Amino acid sequence: MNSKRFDKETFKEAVKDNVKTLYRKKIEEASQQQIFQAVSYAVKEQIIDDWLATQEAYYQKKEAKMVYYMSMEFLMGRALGNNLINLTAYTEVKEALDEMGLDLNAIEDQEPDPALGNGGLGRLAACFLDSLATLNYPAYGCGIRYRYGMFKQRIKDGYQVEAPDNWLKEGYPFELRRPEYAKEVRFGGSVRFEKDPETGRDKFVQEGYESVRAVPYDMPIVGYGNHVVNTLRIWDAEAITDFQLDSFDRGDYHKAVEQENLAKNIVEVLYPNDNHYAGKELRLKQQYFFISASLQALLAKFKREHGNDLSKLPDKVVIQMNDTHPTIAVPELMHLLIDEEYLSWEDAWEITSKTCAYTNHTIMAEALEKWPIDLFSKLLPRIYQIIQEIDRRFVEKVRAKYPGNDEKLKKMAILWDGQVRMANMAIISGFSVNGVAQLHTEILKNQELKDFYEMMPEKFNNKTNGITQRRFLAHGNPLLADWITARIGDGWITDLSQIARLKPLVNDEQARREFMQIKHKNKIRLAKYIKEHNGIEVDPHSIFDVQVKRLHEYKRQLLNILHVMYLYNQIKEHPEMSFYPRTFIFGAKAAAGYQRAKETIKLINSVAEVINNDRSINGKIKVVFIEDYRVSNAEMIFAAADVSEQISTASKEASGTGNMKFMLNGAPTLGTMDGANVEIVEEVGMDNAFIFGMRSEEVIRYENHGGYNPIDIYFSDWELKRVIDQLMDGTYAHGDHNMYKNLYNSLLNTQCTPRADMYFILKDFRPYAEAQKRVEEAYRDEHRWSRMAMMNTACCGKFTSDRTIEEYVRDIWKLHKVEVTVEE
Ligand code: 26Q
Repeated sequence: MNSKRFDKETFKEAVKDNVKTLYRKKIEEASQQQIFQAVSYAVKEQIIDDWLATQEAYYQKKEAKMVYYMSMEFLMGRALGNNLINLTAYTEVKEALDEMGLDLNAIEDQEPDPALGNGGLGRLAACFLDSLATLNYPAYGCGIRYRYGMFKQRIKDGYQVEAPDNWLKEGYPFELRRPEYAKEVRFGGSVRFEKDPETGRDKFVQEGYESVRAVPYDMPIVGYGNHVVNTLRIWDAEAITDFQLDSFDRGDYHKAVEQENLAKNIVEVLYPNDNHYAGKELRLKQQYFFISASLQALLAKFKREHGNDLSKLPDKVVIQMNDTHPTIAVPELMHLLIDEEYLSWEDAWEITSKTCAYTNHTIMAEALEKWPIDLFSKLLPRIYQIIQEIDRRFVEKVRAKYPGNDEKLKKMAILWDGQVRMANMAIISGFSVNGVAQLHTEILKNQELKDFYEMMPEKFNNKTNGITQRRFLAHGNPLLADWITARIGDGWITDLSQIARLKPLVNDEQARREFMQIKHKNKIRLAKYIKEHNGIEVDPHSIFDVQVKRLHEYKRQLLNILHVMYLYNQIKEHPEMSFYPRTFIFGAKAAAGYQRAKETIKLINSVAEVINNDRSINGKIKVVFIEDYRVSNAEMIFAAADVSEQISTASKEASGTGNMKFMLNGAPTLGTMDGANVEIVEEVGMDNAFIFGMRSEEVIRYENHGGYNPIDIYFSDWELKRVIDQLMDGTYAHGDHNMYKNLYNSLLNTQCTPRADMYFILKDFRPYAEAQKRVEEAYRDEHRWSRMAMMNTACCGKFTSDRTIEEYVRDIWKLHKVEVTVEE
């Protein structure tokens, strides 16, 4: 730790002073929340110097190119602990607080979990920011300061109930309001062209619009031990004119109210849909709002630093679009360059298409963003015109290349069937299109985006996802982190490839024992959490079998719980059967309007209730549904897991990142050959994972040619049939026969569109049950299991987001590292 700047005594004084000036209290009188605030401000003071130094270093190094990571979601998780880790000050601060009679863990628990994201895509953005700062790369994250983030999940009577996440209630100490950089964003109205009287140029004018003031809040992103502090800039919306009397006088009362409401609504709440598009106007407003503000700020900064020659933009700036949600950046940049900077279409296009790059995170059809043209053109008339022109020019090109082939247009045009297809726009306009795991990228190239790939193969590339070991090992699993450091040094914190040095230790009995003892301690920590939150006693000696992720049919939590029901039937029928005790742990939020997902949560909780209270099975199975799964409890869950459930229908999970967090923490994967599981197995070896089920080619073959009928399986496997029938016979519904009707129908009812059992749960059931048997067998063999667990940790080097970021830099962004030096 930087000795002088983080002097213990100075830090203690700072905390005391903060309690005094913020609350007019002595430490002993302050609440835990007030102490959290005081400690956070003391930490922020330390960060600010590095923040200034970093921005100064970027400014001095004018050749420094900057990446703008545009994302509707940043699932940051708590900042205090993470900042301390990256400042390499965690231990000292913990000690300092100890000396004051304060407990850092309890203080960390006071921080709300900033949850400005849904799941994988949002958390990936947060990991990327951590890696960019740690690797000394100039970067901005740009997003929205939602007033309410991802909802809080409560379980009442087994059902999910959503509660608002008022994360700003107590004030958030790690943000900085920057009103001096506010920008205006306009919606609606109409477009008129006129001749500029001075230049004689055709000029576009937007009239009769509504507008809001976008005000940025900056959050520091601390790199690990390198004095770099980058910025996450999230935009708040305010009414342009405050509710003034004169506008009332002018008869603009309604307009004033409207603008106030528009501003309030835009940033009110994060849409809690994961992998599902809903064509809501407000969502489009959110997208345009933060993109327009971010691009205006970006251009202003560029001109301040590099002057007015915008042709240099692609040398200094690259815009990475996190899925299609921010792809309105393409026409907005065109608009700003043409209408505000007076560039020609050709020059603006040259710049835009060299600056923007797009990442695809899904092949799920229901996740593709397609906006109805009438909605779109009313809200964003000028942007729509620009899209029309981009489309017109592209269609011309396609016609020239494939004369008379309308199939090509049907697949590739931006405007089709009364809709604006955002993915197509991003692919056509950007210089890079990447998938997020090898398999996913291959499916994009050969299946989903085949026509695009054939026309412009040079744009396509793969960037397998990664995760930050700073949060998910150093912070989340301190026991294992310290043990690894004691064994191989602390180089792994910034160079995860070094973790491979653990490999020889899998043959060292002492090392294996220590590794498993740490796992056991982490299981005790989780068991305590479960006791406190669920009132359920779980045995830390049982196998902790964990599936935590968003609830979605393709992720197949239903397959998991059906298998639990099947095991329970077996144990009831054959009490003498040998069975290794298991704790099945679930955690998942369902999108608020997603009925089948919500029914699955209810089913899991009902199965838990029945099984956990059945004394006749001697606690052989426990089922736990962890309420409000989020970043902060995730860290503890990964650390305690024995088995990592990654059981999506092959081809559906673009990558997965939870799989990597389990692996890092020594939990073997029980999974399908999907997403990054494929690469995990490549690294750790088939012997150290439990792979089962259909391969992606088989799934895609059925999808393209039909021929799957779940009924055949249902009637040929009586044990599976019994389990499915139990959905309808009231076993898990206090006699209610209708509670799980929708789930039952989703599996068997041939009326279902486009077919029953869309996600091949019946087809994969037996292979899954067999894989589960292999898990049990392996776990019984302590020697073998400890080797497997350790091998998973030792082989996870590839899955750091540091590696992912270096690949983005090398192939797409072309950034240069900037050193930041600070006087100590
Ligand atoms: C779109 C339109 C309107 C409202 C909401 C949305 C929306 C929001 C979130 C659509 C999709 C998402 C989130 C997608 C997501 O998290 N995808 C995951 O991305 C991870 C990181 O690449 C992958 O590891 C996962 O496989 C992928 O499912």
